[in-house]
Order: sequence, then C-alpha cells, then structure tokens
Amino acid sequence: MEECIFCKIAKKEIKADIVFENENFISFLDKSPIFKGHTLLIPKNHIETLFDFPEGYLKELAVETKRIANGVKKGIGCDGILLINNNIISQSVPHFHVHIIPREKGKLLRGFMWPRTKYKDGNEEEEFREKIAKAIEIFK
Ligand code: DGP
Repeated sequence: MEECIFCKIAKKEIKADIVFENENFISFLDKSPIFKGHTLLIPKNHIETLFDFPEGYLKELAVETKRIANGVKKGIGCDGILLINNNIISQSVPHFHVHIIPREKGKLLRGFMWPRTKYKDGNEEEEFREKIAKAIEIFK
C-alpha cells in the first residue's frame, strides 16, 4: 500500500518546510495555506484521527500545539491564531494534524478552510518558515 504523505514528511522522504520537531512530533508549513504562515503539527507515528490517539500522548499534543501556535504568533506577528483539526469528515490526509492558522484583525475567512493562498515565487515561503522556527526556539 502507498505510504501516507505525512509519514513520508516525518521520515524526511519528501521535502517540507519544517519549523519544529522533537521525538514524537513534527511541524511544517501547509503547502496550500489559508493565510501565509499556516502551519501543521503532526505526530511522527501514523495516528489517523483524534479517536486513535493514545491517552498518554494527549498532554504532549496540547503542549506542542501551544508551542507552535506561540511560534506562529510571535514569528509573523499576527493578531491571533485559529486551530482546526478535521477528523474523518473534511480530513483529506488520514494522518492526524492540527492546523495552526494565523489570523489578522479585519482579514476575514470567506468560507470554511478556503480560499487558499500561495507564497510568492522565490524566498517568501522560506522567510515564513524561518520566522516561525526562530520564534519557537526563542519562546520555548
Ligand atoms: P485536511 O483537509 O484537514 O486533511 O488538511 C490537510 C492539509 O494538508 C491541507 O491544508 C493541505 C496540506 N497538505 C497536503 N499534502 C501536503 C504536503 O505534501 N505537504 C504539505 N506541506 N502540506 C500538505
């Protein structure tokens, strides 16, 4: 069976703009962001949904979600953060992931998880990756 795309990112078999990783979790920019800096946090193990998450692992999930949210907020200087986690319905990648999405006052979401934006060609995506990764390191 074809291996899950997020497992391949966790194993560095395919490239992603990684902002943080530790033993159990890895976090990287969403390739199709709602707003620039939209970041995903995943467990390195293949856990499909919240319902499959081992209980003993949930505190770490909350702690790492807060760490990445803090990094996105401080790194790009947005006003707030939207957290979304789709389980089964609207879940296009069957490997558990938390969406950590920067929000700015007055910049409205037009629909649920759309429209998506694009980074400019060149260095823009790397600039966002670097700002968030640095802030995670500074504010850990
Ligand atoms: P969801 O629809 O909640 O399952 O969100 C899956 C997200 O994953 C979606 O916003 C796009 C993102 N995504 C899918 N494939 C890749 C990939 O190969 N690399 C990265 N960086 N993001 C991906």
